[in-house]
Amino acid sequence: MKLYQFAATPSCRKVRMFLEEKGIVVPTIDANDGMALADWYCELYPHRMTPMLELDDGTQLGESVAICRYFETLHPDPPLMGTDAKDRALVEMWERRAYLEGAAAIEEIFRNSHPICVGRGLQGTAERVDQIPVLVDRGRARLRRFYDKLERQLDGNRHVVGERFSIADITTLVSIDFGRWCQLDIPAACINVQRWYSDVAARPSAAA
Ligand SMILES: N[C@@H](CCC(=O)N[C@@H](CS)C(=O)NCC(=O)O)C(=O)O
Repeated sequence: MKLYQFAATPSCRKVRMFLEEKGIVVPTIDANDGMALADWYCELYPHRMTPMLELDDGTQLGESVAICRYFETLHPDPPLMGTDAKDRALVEMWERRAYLEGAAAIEEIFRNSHPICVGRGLQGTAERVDQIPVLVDRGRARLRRFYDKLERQLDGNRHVVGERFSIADITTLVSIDFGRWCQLDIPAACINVQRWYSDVAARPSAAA
């Protein structure tokens, strides 16, 4: 089994952090050549995205959460994707919110404004996709709404879903750090998010 990654990116860090929390070691291969995916990788995996887990039988698993689900099923302890029907649903709900409302908003800002994304307005495409500058303000407003929602959720909750650390915390952390890398800091008014961030960023797995 091999994990192909573009190490600096949030989805790849999500999988590494998940594996670290579980104590699972998987050989990793860097799929990028500088700031873009390597040509050999795009030929191997025409979906042109990382992470991708290649199993020993040749099956290619894409999508960071699907990869995490694979390991959660094989190695259920410690549970990182919920423990019963309600908890699993809540973890998935908040993981999806962190990705679709947090990471995707930051991606929208980054892809449509950063010079290295000129002609690469969307990830996973072979053809040129132009930047659309008006999406930057929309992304900023979307990110503000996500932070407001997260601030309310963390009021009285140690972790994103109650007491137990889960993949919802992992996706939230990697999304926020991606935002910080793009100079999009946690808003000063979000004191619950800041308290949560200091706690979760100090976990050894956060260095993965
Ligand atoms: N929904 C996918 C997103 C994967 C994704 O966006 N991968 C980015 C890095 S975070 C990528 O490989 N980008 C390559 C490119 O844009 O060329 C997942 O969670 O795995």
